Amino acid sequence: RPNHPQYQSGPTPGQNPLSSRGLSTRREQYEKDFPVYKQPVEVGCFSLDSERRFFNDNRQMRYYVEPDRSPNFDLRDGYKDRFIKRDDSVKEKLDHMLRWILANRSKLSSRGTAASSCALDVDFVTWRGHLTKLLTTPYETREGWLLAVTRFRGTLYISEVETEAARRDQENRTERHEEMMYWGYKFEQYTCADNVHSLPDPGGVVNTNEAFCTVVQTRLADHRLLFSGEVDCRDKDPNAPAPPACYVELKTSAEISTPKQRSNFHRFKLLKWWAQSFLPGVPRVVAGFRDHEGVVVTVDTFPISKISHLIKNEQNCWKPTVCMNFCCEFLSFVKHIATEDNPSVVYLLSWEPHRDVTFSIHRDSQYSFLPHWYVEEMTR
Ligand code: 0WD
Ligand code: CA
Repeated sequence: RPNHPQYQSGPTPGQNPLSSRGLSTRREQYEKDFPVYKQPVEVGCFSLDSERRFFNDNRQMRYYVEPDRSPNFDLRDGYKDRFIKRDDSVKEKLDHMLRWILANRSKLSSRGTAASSCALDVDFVTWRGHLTKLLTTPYETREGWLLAVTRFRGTLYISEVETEAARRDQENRTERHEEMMYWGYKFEQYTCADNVHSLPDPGGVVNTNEAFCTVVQTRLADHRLLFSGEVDCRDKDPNAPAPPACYVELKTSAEISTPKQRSNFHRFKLLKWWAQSFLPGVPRVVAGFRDHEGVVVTVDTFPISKISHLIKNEQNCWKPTVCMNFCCEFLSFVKHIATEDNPSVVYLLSWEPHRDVTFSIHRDSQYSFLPHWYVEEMTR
């Protein structure tokens, strides 16, 4: 598509011509009509237990218990003595999703696979979190990203690679920042019960190995997507709508006391919250606003469908259509460049703020991410 407005053609001097075609991330280019985004459908779910073991079921599902509007939850409680932290040096890549795919292949493959070049009937497989990063890219000014893409049996798999900057930030986290990362999980413990009829147990252990993930299928323009995202809890009312409409996303955020803080909250936080929940069709975010000592002073519910109205008074604010159109063009770009169907080939897409998206190609490299057990089972 040589005349496509978002593709800049022509080699840049001194660069590998293969990586010289970039994708623009400029907002103005994406201010078009909202693209078709089909209502996401949950096709399955899985759980990771306290030892990070995979189960093809919803055993880690939790139930939302509405707190008081000003509950005074102490988010620091238990940080020192009742906290088991997931080992984040273990890079899981797409592994849990791939295990889910193998266990549920019949739900995804078209009948008569012999005639079908696309064994899975989807164009893209990835984590929801990776798509969130794409949605927010036109507005991101601080953190770049690296996304590895492999085409295998017609499907494009997208898995994030940690950037040098992210690795440095992780190593240089302060003790205060480490503790603040715990606060979000502690808030979940105050507001989630293990069963429909039980209550939250703030005296228990917070273990961040545990997760419940939904797997959803949807379509963005002509891109068929299959992705998974971690879900905090669901509405415990038995008459609540079916997933994903019964799911609740929990967040904590610094309390807002000045107009500047409110404006920043609208411009930056709500963008991330909207993008993350809009993608899988999670309809509401429940936010605990906390003070500097980690005490939740107020709790508020944000329906995702109302967030775009909330921000309309902000000047120069983000627009959902820009996010979705950029993501759509990115996926078209990936389809266009990642042409070799080979599980050991990685197209590495990289982006830094204020730059275009560029790519490079790697064969049998450190970036290969589809495990042998997956490739072998899928090739049978
Ligand atoms: O880079 C990633 N996002 C990776 C995620 C790489 C490899 C694995 N994972 C998977 C894990 O299996 C985890 O269960 O992340 C799952 C969550 O994926 P997601 O929903 O696509 O990620 P995202 O939307 O970024 O985060 C959702 C929640 C976070 O909640 P908040 O409210 O803070 O956004 O998942 C947690 C976190 O609680 N989370 C993670 N958990 C485990 N590993 C990770 C991670 N790398 N990132 C966020
Ligand atoms: Ca959350």
